[in-house]
Amino acid sequence: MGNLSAMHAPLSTHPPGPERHLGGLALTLVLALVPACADDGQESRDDAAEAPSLRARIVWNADVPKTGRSSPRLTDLTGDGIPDVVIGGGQERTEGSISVLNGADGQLVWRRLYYDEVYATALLMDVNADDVPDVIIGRRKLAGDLDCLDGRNGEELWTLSGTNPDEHIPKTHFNSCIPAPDLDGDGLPDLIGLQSGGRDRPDKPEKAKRLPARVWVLSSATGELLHKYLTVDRLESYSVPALQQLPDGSHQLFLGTGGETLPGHVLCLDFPSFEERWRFASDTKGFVAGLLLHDFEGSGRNDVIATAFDGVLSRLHGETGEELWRMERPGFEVYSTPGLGRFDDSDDVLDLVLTLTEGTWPDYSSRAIIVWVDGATGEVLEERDYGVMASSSPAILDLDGDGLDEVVHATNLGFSPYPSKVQSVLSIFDGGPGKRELLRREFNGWTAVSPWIGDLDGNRRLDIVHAPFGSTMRLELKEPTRHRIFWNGYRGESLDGIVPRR
Ligand SMILES: [Ca+2]
Ligand SMILES: [Ca+2]
Ligand SMILES: [Ca+2]
Ligand SMILES: [Ca+2]
Repeated sequence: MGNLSAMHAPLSTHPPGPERHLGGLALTLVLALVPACADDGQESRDDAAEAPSLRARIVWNADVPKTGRSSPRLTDLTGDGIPDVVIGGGQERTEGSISVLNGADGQLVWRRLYYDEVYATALLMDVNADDVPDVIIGRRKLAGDLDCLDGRNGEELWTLSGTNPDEHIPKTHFNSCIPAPDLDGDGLPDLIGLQSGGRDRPDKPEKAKRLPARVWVLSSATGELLHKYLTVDRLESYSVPALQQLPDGSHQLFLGTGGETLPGHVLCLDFPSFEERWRFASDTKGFVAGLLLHDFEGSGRNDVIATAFDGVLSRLHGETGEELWRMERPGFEVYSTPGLGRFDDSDDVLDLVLTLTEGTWPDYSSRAIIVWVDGATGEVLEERDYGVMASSSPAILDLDGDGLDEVVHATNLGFSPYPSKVQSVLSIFDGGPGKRELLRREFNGWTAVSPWIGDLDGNRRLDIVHAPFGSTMRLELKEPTRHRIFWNGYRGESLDGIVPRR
């Protein structure tokens, strides 16, 4: 990131996860750039069977400062019926912004500037009854606050600190917010914001303890604090939580705690009382990527999909926390949330796809892999090498109507403190045996962004909104497809972490 002053910050104050920041990297990093082999027709004969068969054109490509961690979120803010792009960007302790780009042509609709990075992904919700979704987004460390901006023009509707002037709000990171049920009875869903990082004695780091994560439950209309919770295990949390409603109407919140160097738990809590139901402990490193819930067998019970940072993917029984299976890759680390889809046709239980990076932070120089895993058993269905450092989460669709799901994913061909110097790749992998790479586009700029997929203009040609470092772009497949979209971007459409049955 070129911000070497950040190098001395404690490791766990850098929020990990899909929006992971590169700020505190050691200079000893090995930069490994793999030679490009894009869809330029230059493949060797052996690679011919692998030649990408899909082509995409870039519809627009907008300069947006220092994007690459906040994932694009789309909704129509301009009223022309075409969803627009909301995306954060910036550099730690230096600058930050939230930008809205017109989905039709990439023109800037509005931008709000900050003095620290915006790495979270926006929550979009109309809070002032003008039928235009508004933008709720947390900010990094120095700015340490949660803002609600008018979707029409970016003007501030409320901030956590402004509405609650008597609350102590540490100057630490806010991750992406999720919606909550209407708790204050005004008819609008409310929201959950999670804040973590920092120490209790920033003036005396040698004596300081890490602060436990805080969960802020806020009225979406005003930002008024409804509930506040400190993690029961007193650990940090950088994982985006998941929330479910049980058949009796009550709710449960699932939190992942711990960090890249410290172990943690998956906590199942009654919501909003925060009474603990069960906990599941990691081995050596915490739960950094977001949690997902899914009813695998159609029994009415959602299980938890959790990825521990030390290369472990687990399916946990939703009522007890018992580990039903695990897929382990020692020597790998996991930044990304998995995707769920139909990746083999042996049963009706959805499977998983996950990227893992070989090495130990901050030394990622060998390879990343993408692994398809049987949702019923945890067995690996297929696996392939996928760049050098993978931090994005996938989007899932059936592009060709064969009942097996394609995966839209991004990875990086290197790793460096300078994200502009790294190349990244956007891919579509086939759902069928062999998991061929159907589309491959390389870009300048590191990315942890999860691509958004959808048909923006209804011409049956799939659009992909993606953001390598420093830009935000819309690509469109050149051929029409009969696609069905199941998971359209970072944490899907509803943001509650629940992957619906189909
Ligand atoms: Ca509004
Ligand atoms: Ca409400
Ligand atoms: Ca397919
Ligand atoms: Ca289109």
